[in-house]
Amino acid sequence: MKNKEIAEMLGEIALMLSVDTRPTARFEVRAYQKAALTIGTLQEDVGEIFAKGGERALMELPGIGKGIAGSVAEYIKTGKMKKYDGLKRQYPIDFKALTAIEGLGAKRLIRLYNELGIKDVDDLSRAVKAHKIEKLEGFGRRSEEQIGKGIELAEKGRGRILISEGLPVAEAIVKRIMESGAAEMAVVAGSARRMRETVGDLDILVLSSKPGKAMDFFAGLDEVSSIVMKGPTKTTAWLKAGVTCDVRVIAPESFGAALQYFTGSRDHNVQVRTIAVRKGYKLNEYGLFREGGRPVEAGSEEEIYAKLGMQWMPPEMREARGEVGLAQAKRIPKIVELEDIKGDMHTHTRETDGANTIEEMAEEAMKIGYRYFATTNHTKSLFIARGMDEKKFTGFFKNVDRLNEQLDGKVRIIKGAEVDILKDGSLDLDKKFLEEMECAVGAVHQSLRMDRESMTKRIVGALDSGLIRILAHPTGRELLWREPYAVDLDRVFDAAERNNVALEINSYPSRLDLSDTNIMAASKYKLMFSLGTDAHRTSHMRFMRYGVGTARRGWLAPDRIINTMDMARMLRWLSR
Ligand code: DGT
Ligand code: CA
Ligand code: CA
Repeated sequence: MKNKEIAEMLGEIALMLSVDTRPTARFEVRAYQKAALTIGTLQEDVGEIFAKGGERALMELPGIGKGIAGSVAEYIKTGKMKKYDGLKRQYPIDFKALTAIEGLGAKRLIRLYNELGIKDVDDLSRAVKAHKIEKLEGFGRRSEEQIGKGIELAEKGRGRILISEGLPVAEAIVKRIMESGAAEMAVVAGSARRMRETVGDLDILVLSSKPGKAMDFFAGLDEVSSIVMKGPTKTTAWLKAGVTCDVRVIAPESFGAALQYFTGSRDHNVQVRTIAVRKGYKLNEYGLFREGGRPVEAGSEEEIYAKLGMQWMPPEMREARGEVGLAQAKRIPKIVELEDIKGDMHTHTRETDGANTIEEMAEEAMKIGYRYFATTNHTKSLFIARGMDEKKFTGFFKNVDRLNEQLDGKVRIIKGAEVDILKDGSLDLDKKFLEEMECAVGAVHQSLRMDRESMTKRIVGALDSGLIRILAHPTGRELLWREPYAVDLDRVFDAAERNNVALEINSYPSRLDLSDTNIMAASKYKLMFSLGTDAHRTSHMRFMRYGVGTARRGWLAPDRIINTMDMARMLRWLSR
């Protein structure tokens, strides 16, 4: 399947065309962006569509005209795309790696190439160290510092990918292995099972009476790009997803011990092993043993923990943050599950920067089985997202009212907005308008580099206005890309408690904000949390599992989350 590859090439063409000054270039850029989106999110294989219906079938896809269909067809047939190759000769820049650094868009990258010959991250890093960038017009000292920090952040996360990029691939591999007949059982272990926000590699355990066959089957999968190491019971392979994957075949009597061991975390395992030793056992990936080596019957994780006098606990809790003591005291708390979530509190539509209509979002919500969801489009100050003013919201809400009537309670759309918290802490919509709105979600999007005191005052000011019900992505971090802004979270939590404002656990995979540790810190306060996906298209509503995973890593109980309430209680909570 070449969809991803082709989508990336089309996206790159759009980037390179964006510096073109011809008046028609603007339209071309849009066309390529649209085509990249279409092909990148396509379920079917674009190669197959072409094989079946030729260029004509390609042109039936949304946003794909004759020219682009021709280029795509050319690439499928010949493995080359003239338009791409031509532009790439002009700009031999590693856009993928470089645009991953904050503050660097196509225009700036092309200037850096034209003026300093910067083609990749190494070149860029050298230029920062030699202070060549601060001298460029329009860049300056702060820009150069910011780029330096961006490089550092990218290095730190090097090799790690978002959980949303890793877990679905691991699950797909597990499913294929199970269906192959080469294994009786396959499961995901490691950080992906613990729902860490990023994963360094994927770990899969397999139960099979035909290990060789299982290894061959894995090695031949479509998700695999190359083999690092292949043995009789362990194979390590690079995946197209950009990480390696360890697949281990485990003997049946060791399965519970292996699952416990390879789920980790390392620190959790160290603590558990210490307890085992104290009780006169030895615990490793092969099993639980008495002193002298006699194996103890313990085929599952539950049995292993039980033999050690501990309660089983969800993998998300296994980070050596006190869960081992709780398990010994049999006081592992009940934590939220995906099934507890009755609605999504943060979504966008086509009226601003979303891709779908409110009708399509409602349909998706019903498919998921939600009772309600909040529509929370951006407000006017956020130009890049085409934020709306009061008048536009009024018109949009009229439409929502009509739709709610039609839906007749099958799913209830809650009328809200993601209101920008401006620099001085004031809000981006009229007070009266906000007072009448069902669900005002406050959010900081611009002027992120304020000093700590000013940022804290800004957010606390917004909370103290009494006009917002939820604070979106409270720290502003973006994984592998941008650090949280400087802010005194204790004062923010305190103000949220005082004003009965829920803190969001933004479930968009590159945010996951609040993070697990911040959730733990915030839950010491008497305040509520809210889970929202920040969906900009229908498929994003499925990101809820990552927010729930993060909440579980923060040990959060369902009754601390507003959107586990049924609709009547929820609406009452919103109206306070
Ligand atoms: P990652 O891959 O960096 O996202 O994180 P993990 O937790 O998946 O780490 P990984 O893949 O190196 O190993 C998977 C699990 O196997 C890990 O969570 C615990 C266990 N493990 C691996 N190596 C060791 C070790 O040397 N000592 C202990 N105690 N456990 C280990
Ligand atoms: Ca791993
Ligand atoms: Ca591993």
